Amino acid sequence: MASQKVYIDPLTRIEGHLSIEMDVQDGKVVDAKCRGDMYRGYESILQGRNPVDAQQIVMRICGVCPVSHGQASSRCLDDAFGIKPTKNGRILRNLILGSNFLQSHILHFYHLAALDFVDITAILKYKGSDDALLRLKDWVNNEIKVKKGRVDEISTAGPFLPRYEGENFYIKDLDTNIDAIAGYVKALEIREKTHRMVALFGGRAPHPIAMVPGGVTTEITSARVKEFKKYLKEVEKFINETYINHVIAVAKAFPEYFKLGKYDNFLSYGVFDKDEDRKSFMFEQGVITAGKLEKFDSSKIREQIKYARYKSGSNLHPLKGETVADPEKSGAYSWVKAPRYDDKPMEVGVLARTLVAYLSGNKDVKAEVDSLLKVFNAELPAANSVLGRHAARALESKLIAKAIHKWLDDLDSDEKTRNSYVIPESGEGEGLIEAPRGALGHWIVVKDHKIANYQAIVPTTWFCSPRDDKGVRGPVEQALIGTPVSDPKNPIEAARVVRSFDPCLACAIHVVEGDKEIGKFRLI
Ligand code: NFE
Repeated sequence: MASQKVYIDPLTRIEGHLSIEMDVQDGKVVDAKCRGDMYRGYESILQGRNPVDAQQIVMRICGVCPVSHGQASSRCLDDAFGIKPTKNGRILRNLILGSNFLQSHILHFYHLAALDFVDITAILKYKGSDDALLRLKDWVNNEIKVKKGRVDEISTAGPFLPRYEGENFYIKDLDTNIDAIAGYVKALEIREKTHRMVALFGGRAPHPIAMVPGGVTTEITSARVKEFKKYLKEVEKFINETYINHVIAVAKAFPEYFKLGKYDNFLSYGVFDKDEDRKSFMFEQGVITAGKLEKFDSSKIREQIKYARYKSGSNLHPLKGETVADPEKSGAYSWVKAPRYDDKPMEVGVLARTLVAYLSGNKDVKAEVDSLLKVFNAELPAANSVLGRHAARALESKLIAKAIHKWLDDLDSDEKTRNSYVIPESGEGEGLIEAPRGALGHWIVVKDHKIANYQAIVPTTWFCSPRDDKGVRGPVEQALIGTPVSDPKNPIEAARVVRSFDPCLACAIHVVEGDKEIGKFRLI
């Protein structure tokens, strides 16, 4: 049978603008293209500016992970200025970043991905008295007219409907659905607390101003620590008693997703520094290819652009990188470049962090992963999957919340929170960190005290990359191969695979051409 083109355009409930083109044959994906439909351009904005401005400007790349961009940039400037953070500065960076990880993981599961599995229309059968759930019931009721048990008419545009409709697409059990929907509502409140945690030490959220080269400007006061602990307690309870259980409920309802969305290569830069030299991390640094863990070497990073809408050099290390837009480039199909490590595409993100930590012998990660695998009577290869990514986010949240207690205890209010710096006449810097979505790198070249070059390779660039110079697919493109598509008009299976990576195209790209009609979309 000839293959059929199936498009998801745009893929909603992600950050930013992504479309997927698939060839489906005999009910399965046989080829896929991942298109980033916008241009970012921050690299050009930064040229010629004061290097210290970079750290504040790059946070505007994204509203979900500004902390990661701010910290990658701070590290990049630390490196270029030849300084390190103080101990308090390092711990405060961990506290701010850790709080943002919790925010981001809870956002991704409940508010972006869960509605691929949970039946939001089940709320119409809610008989309880919780005010928030009753309001949600009214809301969903306004969005649809339900006739004969199926959605016949959509009365307003979203956010919950329309959605992909099909037999067995959603959890059937009413109590499980209602409980997960209650989790969705509670998660909104919990995310507010995590934003407050970011703001307490970062100065504000979502774009915390207190992160600077050399550390963090915030004063450590007992009132701040006390308030932070109050929020942490609520957030941690939610993670341990609600979030993890909902991931398990989804996995029990859709166990076939332990077999879908697999990938081969994994990269983690390591995160949550244990020392000021950036030599040891709570989640280790490393690369996995063919199941084997290797040491990471940042000189092996390149960006390739054969199929990306950029001109000039390909296969450049980011310190020599160029970002010159070429919107009409022949053969190009994405605004996302193709980063490669040692010439290989890499999955980055929570699964990469978890597997690198597991294979590095991280006892805490191993204990959590093994105990969850036991619930499903599964072995480690099952973790490399759609459900593995969701579960890894929940387990990582649990471990971060636990670690935050220790970081708070390690703060010393009598010591400095930052070191001072002098902007050098010239220099180079590299700032590597893990954002919630994975390996994030910023690179700077300083000349005449100004930014001569600035390049960022963000997590979504790694996993939503198009084909590289040799035509090798990016991780999401490859992970889609073999995914069943039971109804080409409602390709929910493919959407679940892509969403499990937690793409953020807002990070990867930013400006869309506005002079032509892109298409007519049915928003799902
Ligand atoms: Ni816009 Fe981000 C994260 C970064 S993803 S969310 O996490 O860096 O490309």
